[in-house]
Amino acid sequence: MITVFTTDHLLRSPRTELYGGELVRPHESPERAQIVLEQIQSQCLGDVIAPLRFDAAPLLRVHDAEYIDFLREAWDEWTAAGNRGEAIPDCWPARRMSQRRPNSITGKLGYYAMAGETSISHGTWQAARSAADVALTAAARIKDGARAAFALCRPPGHHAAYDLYGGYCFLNNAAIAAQYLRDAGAARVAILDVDFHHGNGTQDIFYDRPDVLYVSLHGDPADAFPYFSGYADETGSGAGSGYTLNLPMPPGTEFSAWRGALTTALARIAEFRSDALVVSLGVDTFAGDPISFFRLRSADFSTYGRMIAECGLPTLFALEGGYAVDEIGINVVNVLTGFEQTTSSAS
Ligand code: Q9C
Ligand code: ZN
Repeated sequence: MITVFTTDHLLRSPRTELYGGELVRPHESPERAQIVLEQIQSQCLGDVIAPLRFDAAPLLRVHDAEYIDFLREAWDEWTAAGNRGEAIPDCWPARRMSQRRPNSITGKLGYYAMAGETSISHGTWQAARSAADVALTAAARIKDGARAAFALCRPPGHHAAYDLYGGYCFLNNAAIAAQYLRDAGAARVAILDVDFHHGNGTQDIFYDRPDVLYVSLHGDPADAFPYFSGYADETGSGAGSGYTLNLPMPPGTEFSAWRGALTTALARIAEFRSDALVVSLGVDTFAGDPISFFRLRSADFSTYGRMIAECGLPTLFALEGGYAVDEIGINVVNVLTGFEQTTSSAS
């Protein structure tokens, strides 16, 4: 399987994450991508290629133009206003408040942030833009007939909505890739989100559409970030009714239960009869993950990689979360090699 990767991800290197009432060293760190890359190379998964450069058009297919402008300018506006730390919001348009966009950069941060942990820093936009290029380049390979491709994206994407950032995400790499595949002629695209957290951003982007199915396995939002999205009764709206499937699970969930949910997810995807599959591949379901509460072991990632392969669909994997840095490479590559070792009867 081909991997798309660029060292541009190093431009996303904030010093701070708001966590437990402190500013800590970010969980979503540059080492994550480097360790995944090393494991791909040591296990000889396949070629590693640099992304092509895409223009803004594919970003604007799933994101708001003013939001993109905000992301591009936010760091310069923040420093020009005389702020000395990294850019963090401190006021949000909460219940019964105005939803108008302010002029103040601090106001704009609150307007566009769905969470407060994610600092904007120098280089954040450039890295996010390149991560979208990574996903688009992988999507172009799928369009050209590849069975699978791995987009080694950093920063991740699935919490980024039409006009919201947060949860370490700025541009929704998986959604951008899925829309690209639609625009390239796929009539239906399924997105399977196996990150520990609910992909509120991906759900938001496709919520009212029947052409992109969103299926997610995640920690119950009653107990887990993003807290305000991912309940089982969120099933889509309007023409998109029935095209979102959320499978929340409680603290302590083991692979025996998780794989049952994956079987349910894959049955819905098979019924949908899509032309391609995009997997939001977060490995923060791992038992040793420092911010999550599922109990998967490293060998389980191989098992579920095989299960995904049995769909027989052209499959794009996009990296999302996973914060047990020592095991992130093994866990990601186990999914990809499990997938590759399986020849589907349908393909
Ligand atoms: N106490 C991704 O995995 N903070 N984002 C959680 C838990 C935010 C995760 C705090 C976690 C964001 C892509
Ligand atoms: Zn996650």
